[in-house]
Amino acid sequence: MESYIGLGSNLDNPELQLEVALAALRDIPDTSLVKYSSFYRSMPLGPSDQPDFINAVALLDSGLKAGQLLSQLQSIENRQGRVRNGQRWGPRTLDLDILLYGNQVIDEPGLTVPHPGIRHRNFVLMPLLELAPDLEIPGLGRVDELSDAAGNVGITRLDLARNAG
Ligand code: A4P
Ligand code: MG
Repeated sequence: MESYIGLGSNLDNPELQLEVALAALRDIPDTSLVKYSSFYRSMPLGPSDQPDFINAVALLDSGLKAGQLLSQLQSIENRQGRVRNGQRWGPRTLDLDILLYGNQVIDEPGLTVPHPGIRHRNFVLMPLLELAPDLEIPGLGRVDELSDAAGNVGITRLDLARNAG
């Protein structure tokens, strides 16, 4: 199944955290890393007294069930020093979210897919736009239209930022 994964970090060298996470995604059993987006710097959603985030999106092709994939992602988070302190939307070394799992709609106690934050998060929609502008998100609409609606406030693509030098 094709699955889009959101990556985010705002602690302990966030760009390196994402690089290490991408390498770990390649190593998930029965799964391949098909492609991934540029990295983006984004203002924190939630408490503003925390560093900016680095965000990206990866496309996996996996033979795992969604719940099994989530377990793999959580073990990668844990290996990269993720400490859950209970603060909602607080700082973290690594957050891996299942944004989409094929076109499945999943509503279970530990797993909601499509991820409920997608619609209002340009730091998810802009990298997703790079990978799959035509993609239809169940219940929400096309990625390009959603991204237009979400706008580009507070977010910069890192390679462009460097070129602008
Ligand atoms: N869970 C349910 N559905 C999913 C899914 N589709 N993918 C459950 C992954 N996990 C899912 O997540 C809490 C529980 O969500 C998990 O146990 C899992 O069973 P968590 O990672 O432990 O906690 P969290 O990430 O702190 O909570 P939450 O609500 O997922 O936070 P968000 O919404 O991910 O927000 N600002 C910027 N600019 N960029 C960011 O990346 N991220 C956050 C975190 C806040 N502000 C941000 C960013
Ligand atoms: Mg999460």
